[in-house]
Amino acid sequence: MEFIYFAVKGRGETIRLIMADNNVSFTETNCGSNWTAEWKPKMAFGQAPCLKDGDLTLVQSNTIIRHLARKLDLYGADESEACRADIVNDSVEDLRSGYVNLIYKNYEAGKEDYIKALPAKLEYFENFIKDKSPYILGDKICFADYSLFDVLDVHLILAPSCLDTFPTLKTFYAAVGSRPKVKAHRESDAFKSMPVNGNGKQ
Ligand SMILES: N[C@@H](CCC(=O)N[C@@H](CS)C(=O)NCC(=O)O)C(=O)O
Repeated sequence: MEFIYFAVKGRGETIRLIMADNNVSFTETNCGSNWTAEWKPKMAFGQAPCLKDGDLTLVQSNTIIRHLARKLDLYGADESEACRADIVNDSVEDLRSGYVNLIYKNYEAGKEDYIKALPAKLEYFENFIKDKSPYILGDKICFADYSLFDVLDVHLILAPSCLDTFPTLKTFYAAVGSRPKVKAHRESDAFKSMPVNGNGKQ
């Protein structure tokens, strides 16, 4: 597979995490150097990330995530589990949209209020996932575990104590983070040197 994205964590990191933890062999192409003239016109909706998998050229991060989930058996065992994973993933998308808006449009003026409003948002995740452990569906990891882990990861950078009042989320974050291949990925130089976002704010 070929993964095409900017040299930032951003909307690419959940995809990288899924591939790293599930032995997907892929090359990564940085589309940042000549984005506007070369790459943007090639993207179906003018944006990255993009994943090429055989005959498929996919854009939209959540489409890519779900494609990988179907391919790698990360979409739960039945309809009920698939829906539970979808609910978490779509809720992660809502949280991420607010975060992206803060980072790119309102960082200085909005940071304090954003952090104040964060516990009310995280509480939904805490309550939703607390009847199963260590992962969203129980023993077997699913695609939404990686999405939730990544969005918690960026929020822990923004607000380091944000999980302190959420024991389930804290345990969940530790469980995903301690998976050997997730850990190895996060200890790599590539991960450590990659900025969280494209504008240097985090
Ligand atoms: N809904 C899209 C959003 C993609 C997106 O916002 N991509 C940004 C980088 S994270 C981008 O391509 N920015 C450059 C541009 O819009 O020209 C997804 O989830 O993939």
